[in-house]
Amino acid sequence: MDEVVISRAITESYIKDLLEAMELDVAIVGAGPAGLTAAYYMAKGGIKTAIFERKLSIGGGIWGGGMMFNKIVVQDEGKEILDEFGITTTEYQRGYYVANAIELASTLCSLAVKAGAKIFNLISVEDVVIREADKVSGLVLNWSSVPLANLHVDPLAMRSKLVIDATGHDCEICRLVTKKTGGRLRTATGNIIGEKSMWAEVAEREVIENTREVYPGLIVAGMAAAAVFGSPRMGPIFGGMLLSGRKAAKLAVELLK
Ligand code: 48F
Repeated sequence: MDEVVISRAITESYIKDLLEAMELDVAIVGAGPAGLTAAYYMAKGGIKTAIFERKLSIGGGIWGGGMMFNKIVVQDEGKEILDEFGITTTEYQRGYYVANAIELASTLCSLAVKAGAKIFNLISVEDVVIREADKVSGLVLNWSSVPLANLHVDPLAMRSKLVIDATGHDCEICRLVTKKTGGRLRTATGNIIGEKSMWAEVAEREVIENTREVYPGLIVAGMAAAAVFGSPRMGPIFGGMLLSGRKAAKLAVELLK
């Protein structure tokens, strides 16, 4: 085996994928449950999509389950999606199903990749491109190691017809857009309203309602949708995240038409 052939194989293959991802139908930021689910449904439907994930590992908040007990809970609607994905659930009591967080994270990742979505880990989105009559039309990317090492390195950009903010509690992309546009999100105030305290039932319902196009070209999904529109948090019940990801994918398909 030749080390240089191995190195060339990795470099060429990666650069090919990255060049392909410079022009996308939908760019997703964040590979948590919402982003991965959105990626799976879109890729399955033939949409050219990729996820940019800051961390080394994908899965966001799935792995830790609730307080590091690596189990998650879903309700009836969430169970339907887990059944579709072939993920084992156990009924705890009527309407509450338990699943293994590790199985959820690994299966979601595998499904998204096998459906054709590309996942780029270790890349952080540090800004958006706003063009074409005030529409989000791309992302500004940098290696996650750059801010970690406090290096001054300019980023690169990619173009995308739509962007999905699936960055979780911090709703980083919406935060950037509200800052850069002077508070013109489609929320009651034009700004990020902020996540409320835990209330699982309301949170699970509202996170789906709040999965919307929050600025032209920008859809918000998952916990980011709760934070942007001021819904409560829900804790380790994950049905809302999966349903929100699926709704974001559906919305993207409609907007792309
Ligand atoms: O936090 P995360 O899992 O978001 P989610 O899909 O799911 C939320 C649940 O995990 C849980 C919950 C629901 O029961 O309360 O918290 O809404 O995944 C978000 C991912 O986005 C990445 C981050 O590393 C994480 O893996 N991320 C955040 N900001 C950026 C980013 C960024 N600027 N660039 C790239 N990735």
